Amino acid sequence: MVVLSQPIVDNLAQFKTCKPAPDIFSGIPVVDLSDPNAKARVVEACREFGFFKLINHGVSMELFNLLEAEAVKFFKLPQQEKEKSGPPNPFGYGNKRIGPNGDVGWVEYLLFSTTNSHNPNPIFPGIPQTLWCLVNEYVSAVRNMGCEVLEMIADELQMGAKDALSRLIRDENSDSCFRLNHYPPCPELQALSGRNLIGFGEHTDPQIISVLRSNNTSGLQICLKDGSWVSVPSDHTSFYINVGDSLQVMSNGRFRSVKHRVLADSLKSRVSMIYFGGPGLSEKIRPLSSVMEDGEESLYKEFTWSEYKKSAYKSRLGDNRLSLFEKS
Ligand code: GA4
Repeated sequence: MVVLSQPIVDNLAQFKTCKPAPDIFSGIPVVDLSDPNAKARVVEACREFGFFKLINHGVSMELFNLLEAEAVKFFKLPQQEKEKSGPPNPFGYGNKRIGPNGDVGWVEYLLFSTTNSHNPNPIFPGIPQTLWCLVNEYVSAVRNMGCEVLEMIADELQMGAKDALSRLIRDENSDSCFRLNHYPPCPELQALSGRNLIGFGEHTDPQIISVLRSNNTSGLQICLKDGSWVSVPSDHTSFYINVGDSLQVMSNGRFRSVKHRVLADSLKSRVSMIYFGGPGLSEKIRPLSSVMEDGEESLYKEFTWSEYKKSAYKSRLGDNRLSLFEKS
C-alpha cells in the first residue's frame, strides 16, 4: 500500500495559532550595564514586566556568532542525523514535541544540562565536539552575566549578602540548563487565514533567571500585567533577561515570572539560545527573609527545587505551575 503524505496545511492543524501579532512594542525596559542607575532599573523592570533588555553587557559578539553558526550547521543536518541526539529525555534533540505531556510547537531544539558542564561530553550522542565546546564557553559567559544581574538585585533590595541569589546558580550543583531553538520558516502560514502559528507556546520559566539571545528574526512575545501580548523587538546584539517562577517566589511575588511565547515566521528562520539558571536540587525555595517587611506573610508554601521540578515535568507547558504552591 502506498501511503501518501498528508498535505502540509493539514499537518499544521496540530499546532496552536493565535491572532496576528501586534506591532513591535517599544516599551520594553532597556538596562545599560554601564549606567550607574542600572540596579534600580533592573529591579523596576523585574517588578513591572519580569523582563528587560540588557545592553553594554560585555559578552563578546564573536562567541555569539560562533555558537549560532555551529547551531545552524547542526539544524541543517539531515533529520536522521539530528534524531541521533534525541529524543529529549529531557535533554537532547527534540522536534515539534515540547516536554513529556503532549505539547507541540513549530520548533526544533537541543536541550543541554549545564550541571557539570566541565564534562568532556554532553549526556547524549551525536553532538559535534566544536558545538559542545562553544556551548560550554557561552554558558559560562552568560552565567557570569546572570550572576552580575542577580547581584545587582541583591544589592538594590539590600539583601545583606551580595551573593544571596547569585550563589544559587554559581554553585557547582546548580541545576541549570541551556537550550538552542530553531524555528524554521513556515511558508504555508498564509493558508492560516491571517492567524499566526505558535513556535513555542505560552509559559513561564520555572528557574530563577533566564538569559536569552536570538538572531535578528522577531517572534518573541511577552504578556503584560494587563494580560495583553506584545511583540519584543529582535536585537541580536543584546540579551533579554526574564524572571522565572523561583525568583517570583523568593521575592514573595514582588517580581513577575513573565509569561512568554514565540510565533513562527513565514519566511525567516529564528535561532535563539537561552540559559536557564536554576538552583541545586535540594535548595529550598521560599521568600528571602531580607525582602519581607515586618509581619509580611509568605504567599507560597516552601518547596525544594527538586519538588518544583518534579511537579513541572507533570504539567503542560501553559499551566500555572506556581498555583500548586500558593498558600490558600
Ligand atoms: C520551560 C522552560 C525551559 O525551556 C524548560 C522547559 C521544559 C522542557 O522543554 O523540557 C518544560 C517547560 C520548560 C516547563 C514544563 C515542562 C518542562 C516542558 C514542559 C512541558 C527546559 C524548563 O526547564 O521548563
